[in-house]
This record gives sequence, structure tokens and C-alpha cells, in this order.
Amino acid sequence: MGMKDDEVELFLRTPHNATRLSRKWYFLVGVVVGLITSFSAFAGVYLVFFDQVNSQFQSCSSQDHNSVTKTPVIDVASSQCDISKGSDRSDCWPEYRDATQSSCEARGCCWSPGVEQGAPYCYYPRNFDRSYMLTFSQKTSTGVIGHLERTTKSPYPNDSMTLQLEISEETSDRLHIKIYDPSTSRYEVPIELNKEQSGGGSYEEFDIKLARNPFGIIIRRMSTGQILFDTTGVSPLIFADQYLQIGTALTTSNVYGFGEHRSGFKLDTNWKKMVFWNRDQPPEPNLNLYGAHPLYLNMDEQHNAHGVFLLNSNAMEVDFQPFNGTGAVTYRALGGILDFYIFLGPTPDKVVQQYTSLVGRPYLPPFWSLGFQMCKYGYNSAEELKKVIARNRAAKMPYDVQWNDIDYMKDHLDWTYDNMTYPGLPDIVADLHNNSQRYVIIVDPGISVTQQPGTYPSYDEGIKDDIFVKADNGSNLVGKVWPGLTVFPDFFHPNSSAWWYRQAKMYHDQVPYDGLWVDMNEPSNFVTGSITGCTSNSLDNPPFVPPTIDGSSLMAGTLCPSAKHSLSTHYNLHNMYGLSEMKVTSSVLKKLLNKRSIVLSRSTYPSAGVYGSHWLGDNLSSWVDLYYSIPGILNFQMFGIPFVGVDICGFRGDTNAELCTRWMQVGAFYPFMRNHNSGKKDQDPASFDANTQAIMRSVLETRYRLLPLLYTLLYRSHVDGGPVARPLLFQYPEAVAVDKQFLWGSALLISPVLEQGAVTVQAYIPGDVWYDYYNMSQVSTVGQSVLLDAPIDKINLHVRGGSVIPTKPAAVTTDQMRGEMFALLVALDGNGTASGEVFWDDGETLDTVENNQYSLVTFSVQSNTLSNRVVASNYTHGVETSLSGVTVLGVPAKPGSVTVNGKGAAFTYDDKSRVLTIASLTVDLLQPLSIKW
Ligand code: MIG
Repeated sequence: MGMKDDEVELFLRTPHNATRLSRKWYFLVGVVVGLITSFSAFAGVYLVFFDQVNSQFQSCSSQDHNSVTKTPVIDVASSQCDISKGSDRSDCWPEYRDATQSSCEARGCCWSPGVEQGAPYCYYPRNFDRSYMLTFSQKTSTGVIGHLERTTKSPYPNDSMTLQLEISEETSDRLHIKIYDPSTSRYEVPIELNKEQSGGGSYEEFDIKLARNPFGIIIRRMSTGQILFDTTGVSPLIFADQYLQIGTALTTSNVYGFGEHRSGFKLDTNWKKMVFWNRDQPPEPNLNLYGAHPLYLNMDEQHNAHGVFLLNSNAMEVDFQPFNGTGAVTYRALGGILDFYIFLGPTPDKVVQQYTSLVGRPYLPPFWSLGFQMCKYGYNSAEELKKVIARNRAAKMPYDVQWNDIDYMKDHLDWTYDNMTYPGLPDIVADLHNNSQRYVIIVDPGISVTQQPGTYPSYDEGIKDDIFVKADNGSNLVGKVWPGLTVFPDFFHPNSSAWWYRQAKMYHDQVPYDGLWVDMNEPSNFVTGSITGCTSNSLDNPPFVPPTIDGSSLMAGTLCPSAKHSLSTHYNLHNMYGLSEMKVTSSVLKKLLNKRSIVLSRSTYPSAGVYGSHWLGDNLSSWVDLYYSIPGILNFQMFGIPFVGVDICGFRGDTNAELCTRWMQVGAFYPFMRNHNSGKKDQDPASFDANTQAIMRSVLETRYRLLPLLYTLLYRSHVDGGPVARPLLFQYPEAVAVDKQFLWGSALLISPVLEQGAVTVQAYIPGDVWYDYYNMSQVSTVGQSVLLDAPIDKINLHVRGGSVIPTKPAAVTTDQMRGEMFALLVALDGNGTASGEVFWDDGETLDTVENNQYSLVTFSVQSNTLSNRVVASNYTHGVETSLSGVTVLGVPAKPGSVTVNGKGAAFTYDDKSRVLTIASLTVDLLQPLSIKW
């Protein structure tokens, strides 16, 4: 790596930051700065050609370009193959077929079996000369364009011999790298991107070097010199019709993201492949699962983070190798273009904010959906459903939402219910509503084709509107799902939305549900491709297929890749099918309900968080599944879908009281909290013994008390795009691999028990001020792993000194809670200061943030005084927006007096825990507040 003999060096900076340039680079700029004439409104771009051979700099105006002499192709010299460390060998034979020496060498690659485990036998030589060279480059107002050419064919059919390169600094914190074939029009991902918006408001300087032959890109963070993206030493660029390859070195092996997969939070970069091809597959490590999120976050040694997003929806694999001690990743995509976005951080939160600024900020869920939700696949009858609802109400469980799975349907038909097994379902829903509870139903994409004509509008109208996915031969593709033979709506079709709305409305008129659960939308199909199979064309049989769970099949368990949507082929759009259904369903619900609602989707793709939520699918009632829920939830925070959960107590198999208790404790801190089950044994809280019920009730009450904090975090995520549940890494960069604990925002540390029989937990308590949530006293040992007591009735919670947490008293529904006053939990840091905020609105009106129909109050504590700042006060509601009391943790000595807005107030002080309590207040939070002690 480092500078090659001929490189083009580009230097970009934002005008805001000229003074922060390092001296060395400032000098370089100085050489040319006088010659630069064209500034865009946004960024200054400096183009410097650097040629080590001539050892001199030349500068040129924006109209100039350089032409480069082509380097002749040379044979692979054995010295080029002398890559002694297996870890540095990039795989030249990613197909799951055995390479031979001769087939390998025919690719221009090196053959050397028997190196370190995992390392490829067939690998690229240094300076692989059968890739592209940069033959032209020219600066633009925000970056550079270039031409790439290759003279030898790649091993894959239909390669592009000429490519266009475009690099631009789109915002002060985001770089866009686009490589495409200018001679043909190829599929590009059809999602709306917010190109104008910048993310976290940071201005990071970076420079770009382009290597000419072989072509490569090196991007460096100026402030630290850290190279963030470097394609020069890893797998060479290949751009064929169905095989696009590019690799980059990583800054360290502290890499996160790349969903949807089951793994620890910190990814394993030691010869691991991850496949992106949405699949109905219960979560297991190393398998492609329900969604595709080609985003990673990389933390470097100096604790700066950046993110890399490949906007590509085709089947894809990423291939990690332990390269050069830090790791590298090679992308192999089966179509589309190479469309990278690099988010410059430098904090992990900013990376996430920058990512969601591009793909879309998460939606703000209705307040009720923060409550506890229950579901089972197999209540099987109205009687059973009523029984479960009744017993949990009787047990006084905080419980907001009841769900129904496909067993409510008549013959598994969408938008029907079974009058025999679920007679009187509308009455059950009315009863839920009368008790301030909500009702959510499942709908699947598969629409039955076998109903009597004239009896099933969902099919008849869909045929009339012609909105179903077509097979390659132009007829509607028929597969098989729960209702038997089905067709699949093309949610990309412009008329699908009106059709889906009519179905949703027709059913809502009978059964007024409050939200929709869209399952099976990978889409899942019980036959391979279609009931008549697939074609023999190259979409159904690509020259390269990554190792999917089906042994490199794209059609297994889904539609034929050759199937046609109105926008493009299923081959291109497959990974976006779930997203397309979410988008249509969320707009249908807005129109139908005229309120915020929930769309819970199993399959997701970038931008899904704009439209709805996700749960992690068909987990198992097991302890290891309980553990994996945490990294899973943290991953989706990065993917811009913060309102996420898993099936609490486990979906498949039977749970037990201990596991379910521990799971309810962790689940109380999933942003989206739903207990869902397919096991024989019931697992709703009231199905357990009284003692277990009491523990579950208590942790539910803890969650409900803290819902104002969760809601405020979801509001923050909606406006700033960051995570809600946060990995410790995001706050304490040394915590590179902690994934058995997590944070809510920066205020609350959650350290659950994840092991059977354990009554203690080994928890990392970062070096900071922490208070035990229960006894409220300060933790004495920090900055290390600590053994904490964790009897079965306790999940360890710690409040970070410096936080102000808004709470309300728990109740059995969020509607009831809403009417109570706020209280504040103040945790002082070492300087006696703290800050926090609370967001509040009516909980369900559409677009309250956008339409300024909310209140937002920030709090700060300094010099023994808590004061507020009313940022917005457009939601005023007497009691609801008043304050009943304050609890202050870490007050060193008993105060002589306490005043609230100048008037003396009663208080208590506990010498032992050093807690000051000011209760029985009724103070308007939307007026200036000053509490002194
Ligand atoms: O083929 O609707 O992940 O939550 O209970 C299984 C029945 C279909 C899979 C979902 C699961 C749901 C189940 N569904």
C-alpha cells in the first residue's frame, strides 16, 4: 500500500476548515491555491497531480485533464505471487467450485495451496494487471470524474471495458464514490436519498489519491492521517454484468454492521463471508437472513469512526480477510453499480446520523407502541384470545397491544377472519379499545389464486389492476404460501397502493385494527421460484452466486430472479421487496387511520426505518438466542431502524419460567417490546406462577416509568437520526466488543443476566459516575468488569452521572400513564452537573414534529440548581405537562433548604445513599423552572 509509482492525488477540503489543515498539507495547498479559480458554493476542490517518477507537482485549472500513458500488461512474475502471509492473499476464486492450478493461472492469479487456514489457494498477485487503469481524470466543483479502462477480459461474461468514476464531496461529512458503465444503462437502486442534507454537522477533512495502474482509490482522514478506504492492495476491481467486485482495507478489525446476520456485535474478520439475499430463515450464525443492509462502521485506533455504505440491492457477498493485521473486505455484487457512500463520523453516533441523513430518518412511532405487546401464533380461537387478554388484565400487567397471527384468518386469506374459530372478533377488538388497548394484525404478501371468482376481492381486484409480479413469460407468477397457490403483489407498481388501500379499508371497516404486521415479505415462497420452476436464463442462473443458505441458489424459498416487477427484475429488486411493502403499507395506514401507527416488517432494506419497524424473526426459546438479541438490536440501530425488538421468551420451542423472566427483563429495554410465541406452552406473563408474574410486572412497570425517556430518544432519532439503544462502544470507545450490555441513549446502562441459573452478572462498568437504579447510591468500582448481584427478580440498571431522565408513574396502559405528571430523575456527575430533555406530544397525531405540535424542554443542573429551557411548548396539557417531583442522586450533603421557583419546598435527604427527594409538586414544565438546594 502507500503511494504507487503513478498516482493522481486529489485534495478536498471544506472552506470552513482551512485553518485546521495540517501543516504539511497546508503547504501543498499553498503551492496551488493561487491557481484555483472555481469554488462551488459548498466545497473547494483542489486537484494536484502527483507523479513520484518526475518528483514534481503540476497544477491545472478545472478544464484541464491529464492523459496517462498506459502501462503495458506484464506476465505474472513469481515475485508478484510471493505474498507469504496467507492473510494478505485476496481470493481470486470465490466460486464454491474447486479451482485448479491451471484454471487459477488462466485468471492471471497465483496458485499456492496449503497456506494458513481460511486463506485462498488461488489469489491475486501484487499489482494485478488485468484490472482497470485510470486513463483520464478531471476535477469537478465537488470532486473528480475519471475514466477507467481495461484491456483484458475478466473471468465473468459481459464485462465493461470502460467505466466512469465519479467522486464527490456531497456534504461536509459525506463522500460519494460512483463507478458505472457509461455505455449502457444499468439498474440503480430506486430509493429516495436526501442528497442535500448533511448528517451530524461535522466537517471532516479528507484527501483522495487515485492510483492509475492498477486503478485504486485511497481516502484519508486529514486530521489523523488515517486511511479510511483503500482499494489498492485488496481484490482488484471487476465490473461485469453479473459480477462486480471491489475490495478495501479496513482501519482496524473493529468492524460492525452488515446485516441482516446473526453474530456478535463486533464482526469476525477472519475469513468470514456474509451473504445479502433476503431469506425466510430462522436466525443462525453465518446465514443470509430476512433483510439486507450493506453498511459497516469501522473504528480506528484513535477512536474515530467512519461508515461505508454500498448502495446496491443485488445479491451480494462481503468477504472478510485478516489482511495486513487490520483486515480487509471484498464486495462481490451480482448486478447494479458500485455506489459507495463514506460517512466521515468521526463519532459512531455521527456515522449513524450521517447514514440516516442520506437514506431517511427513522419515523416517530405512536406512544402506545412503546408499551408491552403480546402475540402468539396459534391462539387458534376467539375463546383462547379472550382468555389471554383477560388473565393479563386481571394480573395488572402493563399491557398495551394485542396481536393476532395468521390463525385469525379464514384459510390463511389476507383481509378475512375465520367466523368459525374467531366468531365475534370485532367485539374483542372493541373491548380492547374500550380498555385503552390496541390491536395489530398480520398480513402476508401471498394472495390466493384459488378462490371462487367474485368471492375474494383481494385477488379479483388485483387481477383487474394487474399489479401482481410477472413470471419471465409475462403471466402472473404463481407460488405457494400459507393460503396455498398464490400470486405476489408488485408493491413497486404505481397502482398497488390504491389496491392495497382498498383491501385494508374493507377489512378495517369490519375489524378496526390499529397497525399492521407484514410478514413473509422476503418474499417467502414454499416452492422454488414458482410452481413451474424458473427459466434457464442468466438471471435465474448467474455465473457467480454467493453461498446462500440454499447452497448458492437465488430462487430457493422465493420467486424466480427472472420474475418481473414494474420497475425491474426480481433479480434486482428482491432485497427490496419487504421495503416496497412497508412503504406502501405505511402510506395506506396513514390514509386509513389518519394517525401514526406501526408497520412491523420482517424483511428490511436501507430506508426501512422511515416507514416502520422490525423484529428479528423466528428465534428459539434458548439462552443463546437471548444473548444474540442484544447485538441484533444494536445492529438495527446502525441501520436506521431503531424501533426494533425480538420475540421475547423465544418464538420457536417452549420457554420456561426462568428463561422467560430473564427475557422479559432484557425485553423491557428493547425499543419495541413484544412477547411472541409459536411453542405449545403459553408464555404471556399471566400464564406463569404468581412469583414469576410479580417479577415480570415489576420490570414492565420499570419500563413504563421510563417510557418518557424512550419516547424522547425516539424523537431524537427521528430528528437527528442517531441510535436509541446504544452499544457501549458508542459512548466508551474502549468497549469494542461489549454486546451483553447496552445503553438507552447515554443515560441508562442495562446489564442483564443471559445465562441459565446465574444470580450474578459480570458487567463492564465504564469509567464514569454511575448510580444503581434501585438503591440510588453511587457505584464505587468503575472502569472495569464488576461482579453484580442479579437475583432472579433483578435486572441491573445504572444511571450515568450527568443525566436527567424524565419519567411518569407506571400504569397498565400508556393511555393511562399519559394523564399523569412527569417526575425527573437527576444523576449528578463529578462536577455536580447534569442535563437531559423531554419530548411530549399527543402521542399519535401524524407529523407532530414537522408541524410543530409538540413540546420540548431541556434541563440542566449546575451549582445546586435545576433549571429548564422551554424549546417548544405547542403541546400544552395541564397535568400531563407538569412536574410532580425530582429525585437527585449524588447530593454530597443534606441541603439547608430547597426552593422551587423561589418558594420553599419540602424535601427528604438520605445520608447513606445521598439522595435528595423533592415530591408533591405541581409545577408547569412549560414555564421557567428553577429548583435550588
Ligand atoms: O411461516 O405467521 O416470523 O413471527 O408467527 C411462518 C406465522 C410464518 C413467520 C413469522 C412468525 C409468525 C409466523 N410466520
